[in-house]
Amino acid sequence: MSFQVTPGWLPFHPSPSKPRFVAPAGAVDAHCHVFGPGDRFPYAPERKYTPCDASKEQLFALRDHLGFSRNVVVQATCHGSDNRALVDALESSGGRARGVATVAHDVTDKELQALHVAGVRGTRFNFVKRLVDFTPREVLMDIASRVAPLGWHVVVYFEARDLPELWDFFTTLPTTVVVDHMGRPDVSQPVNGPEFEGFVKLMRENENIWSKVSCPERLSVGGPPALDGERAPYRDVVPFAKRLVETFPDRVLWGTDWPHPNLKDHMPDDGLLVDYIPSIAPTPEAQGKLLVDNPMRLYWND
Ligand code: 0GY
Repeated sequence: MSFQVTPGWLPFHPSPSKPRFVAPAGAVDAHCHVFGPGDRFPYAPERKYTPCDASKEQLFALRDHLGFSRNVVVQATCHGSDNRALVDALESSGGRARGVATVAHDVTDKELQALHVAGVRGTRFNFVKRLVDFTPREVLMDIASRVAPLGWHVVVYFEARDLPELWDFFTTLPTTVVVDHMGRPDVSQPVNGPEFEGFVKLMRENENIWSKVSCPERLSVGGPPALDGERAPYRDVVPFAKRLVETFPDRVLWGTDWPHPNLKDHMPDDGLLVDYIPSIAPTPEAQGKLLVDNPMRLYWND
């Protein structure tokens, strides 16, 4: 089946630069996707966008180019709850990729078990309104209570303005909860302003809640510029990510978000994204936790 890519869709960077930052041995890119290829793994009928294909081979080549060792492949909404492309990537990775799936309410125990054997260790609940239709909270809670005994966590994706309404749901989930992209803060507001304080409070009061300090390219208002060739991009996002890395060093993860769905203005150079890491995690100790210890504890603990 061939698919028409959403008009205006930006393809991923064709030749990312080599990062200057050398990631510690065993580093994990803990948030990335595979898309299709659509003729083999069709996109979901209920999708809100059609991406360009982004294959497992391209993902693994990027991993090597960036000096990383492992990937956590996260199911994106364009594949709905059809996890075949994700599972195919995990099974082709030689044990170097684990996954976060999206499962429907009618998923069987046998299907959950098969996903687990393939390397899935979490399920994703998406609350971003431009990406998904509404699913009742009871349905999600039921799914969470079925995956928790497998040792899986729940990944949640939402916009900062929706946190107050989602708070009670998140704080009653029966397993570890990982928030995508710091809950998408408005980085034009102060890092100690009410919005981000709310997110820090969520993590402070709930020790089972983690955050990905990823996606500066999505959150930045100032944009990507490498100032005069300096490889320290997305300056306006740094204080937010740095604060979480400092405050919760054992509950943060980092990922490229390759192939960067739904970016409208610019497509990041993935090498430059890696060079963002030392600005948010300046010490070798913080880098080791962010890139190795934390993701290994969550995804390769068996
Ligand atoms: C991301 C971000 C986005 C999309 C998805 O599942 C998805 O479709 O995650 C987005 O558009 O913000 O996490 O890569």
